[in-house]
Amino acid sequence: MKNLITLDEFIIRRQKDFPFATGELSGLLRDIGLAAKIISREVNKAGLADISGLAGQENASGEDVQKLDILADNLLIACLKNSGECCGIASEENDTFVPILGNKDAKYIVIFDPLDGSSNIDVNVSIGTIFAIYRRQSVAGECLLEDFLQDGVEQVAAGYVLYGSSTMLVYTTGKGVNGFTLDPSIGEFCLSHPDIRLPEKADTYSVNHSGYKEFEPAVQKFIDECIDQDFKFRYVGSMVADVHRTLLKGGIFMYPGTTKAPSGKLRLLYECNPLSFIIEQAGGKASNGSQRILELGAYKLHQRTPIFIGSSHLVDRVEALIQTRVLNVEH
Ligand code: AFP
Repeated sequence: MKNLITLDEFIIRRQKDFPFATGELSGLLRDIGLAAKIISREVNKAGLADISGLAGQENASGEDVQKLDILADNLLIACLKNSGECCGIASEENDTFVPILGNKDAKYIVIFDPLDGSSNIDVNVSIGTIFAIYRRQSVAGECLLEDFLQDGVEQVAAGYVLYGSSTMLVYTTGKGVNGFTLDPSIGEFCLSHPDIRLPEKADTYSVNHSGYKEFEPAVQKFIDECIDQDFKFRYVGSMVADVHRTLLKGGIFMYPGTTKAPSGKLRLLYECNPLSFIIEQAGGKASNGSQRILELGAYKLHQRTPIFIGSSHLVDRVEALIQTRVLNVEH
């Protein structure tokens, strides 16, 4: 049998690489791993149990909430309360941040999208959980909004769980990216994709084409170039799945702004920042068209941003087209 390394074992080994590590971050990652296993179980029986379908309420962004969204949100909060390392959370499903009063002096806060792509649940398409971990800014006591409104560069760890043909957890603590596949027979995430790097080859683009007419001309030109170069087009409509494919196969995923929605659709704190940290750690880039995603200032929890993420030279190209366009308009 090949040497199996479980997620918990891997986290412990990595912790030993940091001489002064206290184990708090490791504890948090293990909590998220546990929540991911339970969510995976629930997602897999979505068609069996009466848990799929609309919950009859809207989230902070005015979108329909699925029952599984709420279940995943509650599970993550419960698991993060457990180990005592997290003093507060913010998530797509909550209008404002939620202090964890029992852990009010803990060092970390966690921001997450419990089930991204949840409009795909009922049609059995891949969905995911995305998370970002930050050190709190406030000194102690109940956490504050400023603890959550940090730039993406301040993330100490980030990752996602993809509930697809298998369940995978991919994360970084700023020292490369590693992927673990859930072996349901033993209930463990096992290291399956060590030290992931974006491949050199990049001939896939991913965007919701129905927005084409409303994208700015520079983005339209970039898409036209992809088509002219016979790039493959792939679009799942679950950001985790689209970014995961981009991470493993190379290429670019885009959710640009449109004339109707100049900031696009995707959320900075719990979609764009964590996935940008992962992609950068694997050798790629993430931009809003003119600025690095990880350096965009956050001024509210549910802030949106356009995003171009993936292989560096493709992100550079779209940025160059946008920049040329801006200069032409200015002169
Ligand atoms: P849902 O969670 O409402 O399904 O939205 C998913 C998502 O936030 C992201 O995962 C996708 O990349 C994007 O929206 C898809 O949006 P479009 O349906 O506009 O292409």
